[in-house]
Parts: sequence; structure tokens; C-alpha cells
Amino acid sequence: MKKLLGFTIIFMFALSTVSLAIAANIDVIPRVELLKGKPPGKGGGGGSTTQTADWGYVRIGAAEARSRTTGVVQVAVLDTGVDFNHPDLAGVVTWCYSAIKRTTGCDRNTADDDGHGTHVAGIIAALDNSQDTVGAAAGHVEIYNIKVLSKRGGDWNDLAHAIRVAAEGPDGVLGTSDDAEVISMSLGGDISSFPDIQQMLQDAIDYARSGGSAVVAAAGNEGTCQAGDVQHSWPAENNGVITVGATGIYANGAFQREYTGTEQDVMPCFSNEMPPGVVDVSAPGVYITSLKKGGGVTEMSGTSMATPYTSAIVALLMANGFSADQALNRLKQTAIDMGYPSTLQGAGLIDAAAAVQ
Ligand SMILES: [Ca+2]
Ligand SMILES: [Ca+2]
Ligand SMILES: [Ca+2]
Repeated sequence: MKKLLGFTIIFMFALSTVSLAIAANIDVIPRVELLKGKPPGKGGGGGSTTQTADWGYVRIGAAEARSRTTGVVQVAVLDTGVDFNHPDLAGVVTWCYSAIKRTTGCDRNTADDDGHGTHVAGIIAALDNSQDTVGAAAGHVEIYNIKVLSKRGGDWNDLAHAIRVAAEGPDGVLGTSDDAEVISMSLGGDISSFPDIQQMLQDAIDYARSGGSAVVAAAGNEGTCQAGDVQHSWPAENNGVITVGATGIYANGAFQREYTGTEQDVMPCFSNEMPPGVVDVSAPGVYITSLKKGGGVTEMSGTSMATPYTSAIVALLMANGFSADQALNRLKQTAIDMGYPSTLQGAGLIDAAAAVQ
């Protein structure tokens, strides 16, 4: 009866042809276009021989945060699968589970058939070495690859199952050391009319949180830049979820890919305005370079990318002994207020260097 409900999760894929304007809190609203694709100078297909850090990694001070972290925690990526053979994830993916097929193992059932999940995992955990890119929690995380989406989306029952499986970890028991400290979900959909499904997700989330996991989810990419045009998305709207909006860096009339310290932090129009109290923080999500399925790097945009940035910093805090709730409080206390309504930015842009001391 898995497909009984007959609708799908609309996951936050890169916005390849969407034209959008920056958020409407400044006078001039230029329109920019987000383009999916590898940025110039990066090795898109065969890997690169030098490592470059994404602008988001630089903007939030991830290197400083990593340098102040001891320990390793597990982060579950609930997505389209992860390319567990990617050289820049060597040894990082320590467990794979298909919540679609209900099978264990890093095999074709848990391979990334899209590229989205590999990009998300790279933002968190790409190795700090001499190739490709570097994850915001590199060296301090193991990735649980929990496939819950195909390239066409997923099933809400599978998602609820995946959250429980992530919380329990490989041993299938909640409350043991192999539980995922962080459950990262760059996915969502509007189930306003389906309270039973909302509750099913809530029960799974409550279960995960009872075991100590932090649950992080994307706000969604349906934003319009019209003030008060509130969007709905779950699990972003479930209680106890760390909900994440997207930011970019802006200068000279366009979003930029290199942070020099003079750019403005700007939220793209696609980042959802949500009901009061839903969005917790924002994180880099425009023109994000991370790992490409099959090798090398590529660029994507969305709250899908902001979510793993946040999951990574929550993971660093938890590696240093914070509980899930303490980690969220710390992120909020140290966030950079960008001047947007809290329904858009939450507490503001995460500041890893300030949060992890
Ligand atoms: Ca690397
Ligand atoms: Ca366990
Ligand atoms: Ca929330």
C-alpha cells in the first residue's frame, strides 16, 4: 500500500532555468538567473587536482569551526542516494540503506540516480585533501546514505520510515552510539491538506528527537519575493525541525561565487517565506559548488544546499558535546541578522566560526 496516497515529495533540485529577483527589502530589485552547471575552471567530469572551497564555506567560517572541533559524529543524508565511490568521499560513507527498497548496503539500490544527494553529502563531508572541494564538517563526520528519493521524488511513508531508520542507525536500536546525530533532509512538499501524513512525519521526528538526533530540513524553493506570500512545506513545518532558508552573496547587480568580504548577504526569492516560528536559520544556497555524481564538482542552488551547510555545523557542535537543542540555540544566538523578516531568515545567516568556539 506504499503508493496509496498517490503524490510525491517534490525535492529541492537545482533551479536550472528559473529567473528570480533578490528579496524585496532593498530598493532596486534586479532579476538574475540561476544556471545549473559546472563553474568555469572546475573539473566537472574527471576530478580536479586542486581543492577549492565553496564561497559558503568561506562565508560562514567553516575552517575555523572545524579547527575547534574534536570527535566524529554521524550525519544521515536522506536524499536521492550518495555516490559512495566518489574519490572525495573515500571512507566517509559508512552505511547505506534504501528506504524505498528496504535494503541495506552500498549498492545499486542506494546509488545516487540523480546527483542531488551526492552534492548535499559533499557540502557536509567532502574530504579536506588536494582535490575537488571541502565539506563544512570534513574530518568530523561519517555519512549515512539513506536513499528515500528517486530523481522523480519520493513517498511520504518511505520518508517517515527513513527518519526512524536514521535515528536508530545500523544496529536498528535507538539510543546507542551508532545513531545518527543529525538527520539532514533537503526535500519537502506541501501536505497542508493531509494532516494524517503530517502526523506520521511528526511521530517519526519525535522518535528521532527522543533518541537525541537533530532533525534538519529545507524551507523549500517556492518563494516569490512578495511579502506575506507564505508557502507551506513539510517536514520543514513539523515541530522540532531545524528549518533552513537560503542566502547568497550579492555585488554589482548579481549573485557572486567568490566571497571577498565586501559582498552583501542576500536571500534569493526562491527561499520560502513560512508561517511565524517555522524558519530557524539561513545558510548558503545560491551558486554552491559541491561534489558531482561520478566525480569532480558541479554547481547547484536551493534551500537543498543551505540545509547541509546547517547540518554540518550542527554536527560540529554535537561532536563537541552539544545536544541537538543546545546546538540549535547556539546557531540562533550567533546568527547574522540580515534584516529580513524572521519568517524568511529565521534568526539569520549561520556563523560557524562564531558558533563553534
Ligand atoms: Ca577535497
Ligand atoms: Ca543505534
Ligand atoms: Ca523549524
